[in-house]
Amino acid sequence: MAELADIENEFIRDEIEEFLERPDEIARTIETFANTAPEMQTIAAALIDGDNDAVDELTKEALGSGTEALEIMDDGLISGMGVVGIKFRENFIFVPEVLACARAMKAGMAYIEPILSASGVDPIGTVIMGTVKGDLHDIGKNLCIMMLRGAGFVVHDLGVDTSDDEFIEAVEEHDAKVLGMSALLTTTMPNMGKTIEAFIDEDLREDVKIMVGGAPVTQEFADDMGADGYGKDALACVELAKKFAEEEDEEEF
Ligand code: B12
Repeated sequence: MAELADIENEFIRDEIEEFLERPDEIARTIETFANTAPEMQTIAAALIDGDNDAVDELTKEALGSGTEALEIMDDGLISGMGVVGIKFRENFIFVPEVLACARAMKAGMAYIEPILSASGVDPIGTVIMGTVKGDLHDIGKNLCIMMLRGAGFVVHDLGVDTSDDEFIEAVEEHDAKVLGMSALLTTTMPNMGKTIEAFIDEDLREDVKIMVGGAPVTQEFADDMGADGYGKDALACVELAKKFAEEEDEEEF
């Protein structure tokens, strides 16, 4: 098991000591950072610090020195955001600080996006993605979209605060066989179920596979509301979409 001293970055070590209280979160966070490259720890530290310019510069440098985009996304950006989430939950930081961290995340993603979205393969299907009604969180959804595009999907991004009607119209307009919904708030999660109901009411439920995700969403919740799949991260999102696209191909023959 990793120890705090195994983390090279002093800022990260201090953050863990000062702000993390739950033993399981401390252990998990130490394990995460102890196993990441020092350059990724520096990116995570800059993100936790809400330093947009530093994340911009460091991401560019890391890519320039040959680090994989996926490594920067997982070990630098997403790991950093994990600490931000805990500090936010425990009221050590508030919305303005989290917004600064989100901006820093986007500064890094701006370099990563063209790489992860660049797909050399023929389009393998169309996916509609959106964050549900009442919910303005879009970082995770955007990561999923990048990875889906990189895997060869055409993705129509409906943005945040998406109504049932907007989901339905987009699926019909683009004849999409896969729909992905994201929710980050326990209060907006039920809106996923409401959207699924709306597809049933319009007699369109059989036409589209629906996948759901977002930090508070679980497999159990997805099953209860009648989704076709749940993905815990962007990789799982791509795997689900691929599975649905393959099933669709099989049905056509
Ligand atoms: C950044 C952030 C914000 C930013 C959002 C900026 C933006 N452009 O997105 C701002 C500051 C605006 C914000 C606002 C609020 N937030 Co906020 N926010 C966060 C924070 C810290 C990080 C979220 C994030 O980006 N994570 C990183 C991404 C990469 O992870 P992710 O979203 O989970 O996505 C991954 C997977 O879930 C999955 N995935 C995501 N979507 C999908 C979809 C599909 C189909 C699939 C398969 C997979 C998938 O793949 C992604 C990549 O791996 C979380 C803390 C947390 N632990 O989640 C709180 C958090 C979600 N926020 C919270 C709250 C309370 C709020 C506010 C209500 C605060 C307030 N008082 O105003 C508002 C709500 C605004 C609104 N109406 O939506 C709470 C929610 C608590 C709850 N139980 O519901 C959290 C959990 C913080 C906390 N612990 O208290 N927030």
